[in-house]
Amino acid sequence: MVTIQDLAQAALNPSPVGLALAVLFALLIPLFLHRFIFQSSGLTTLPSVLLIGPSGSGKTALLTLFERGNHAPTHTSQTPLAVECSLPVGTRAGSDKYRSVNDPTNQAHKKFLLMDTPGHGKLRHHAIKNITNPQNLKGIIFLVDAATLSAGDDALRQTADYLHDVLLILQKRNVKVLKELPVLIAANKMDLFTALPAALVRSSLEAEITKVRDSRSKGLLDSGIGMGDVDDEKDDWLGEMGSKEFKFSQMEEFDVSVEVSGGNVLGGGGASVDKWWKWVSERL
Ligand SMILES: Nc1nc2c(ncn2[C@@H]2O[C@H](COP(=O)(O)OP(=O)(O)OP(=O)(O)O)[C@@H](O)[C@H]2O)c(=O)[nH]1
Ligand SMILES: [Mg+2]
Repeated sequence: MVTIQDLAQAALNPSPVGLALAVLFALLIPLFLHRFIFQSSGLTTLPSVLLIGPSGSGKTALLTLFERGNHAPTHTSQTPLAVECSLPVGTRAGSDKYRSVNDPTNQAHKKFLLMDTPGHGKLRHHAIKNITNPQNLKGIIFLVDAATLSAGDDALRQTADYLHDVLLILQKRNVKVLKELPVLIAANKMDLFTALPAALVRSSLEAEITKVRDSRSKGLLDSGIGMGDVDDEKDDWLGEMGSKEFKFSQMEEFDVSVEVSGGNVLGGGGASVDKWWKWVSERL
């Protein structure tokens, strides 16, 4: 009969087999943990930033600038494009802000995936797919052409239309998959003298989205879809229910923070995109 004492003795006696097994376990357990816990958590996919906005706003130009540090001619995009970028020297990722300045990991520039999408009305499903089915998405840059946003301009209406739809998708998103989500409205082409300053870009877009929102809910009522079904109407109303004017701050209730800042990818004085870099680095 094998007693507990025998077992304990066998286990504690120095034996080559026991030793080999112990060494094997000691080596395999970290590998096992890494493979199954770390990789399945999705931490290995690079953090990504999505570029969206109407056609001609400069998304592909910005992507080239972020990737290579200089400008190259662009054509209207027909397919989405993802490139790996690194934060430039002197910027620190938001997740590294508590590291010591002497930490060697600071030297390695944080990498991220920048995704360009076509802005043409018929190709926007690419952008929408990336929002509704995100892979480690850290933020969305909505690029607008600040030189075409004067009141009454057709481009203002189209830009507001697109932005309204994107924000509505974010408002209705599955919060479990995509928690809080920052949106940067990057007012591009500030080098042009017709460009509106960032504060005016903000207020013009807010005013135009108010109109879009009104006409959409009116359209719903007219078509009878929303009739008597308050829930439906509520679902498709962007921002604060019952508010007269739309403000970007209303999106905070849905964990979507909206910031507007100006810059330019091209221009006589060179590119000016420091604020956008800073925004990206704080989100990584
Ligand atoms: N003046 C000026 N022109 C710019 C700036 N950024 C981009 N452009 C020009 O705007 C045009 C459109 O830029 P793209 O990057 O191709 O635009 P896009 O947003 O990718 O457009 P789609 O691919 O059609 O969605 C190009 O001719 C660029 O040279 C800028 O900061 N200033
Ligand atoms: Mg493009």
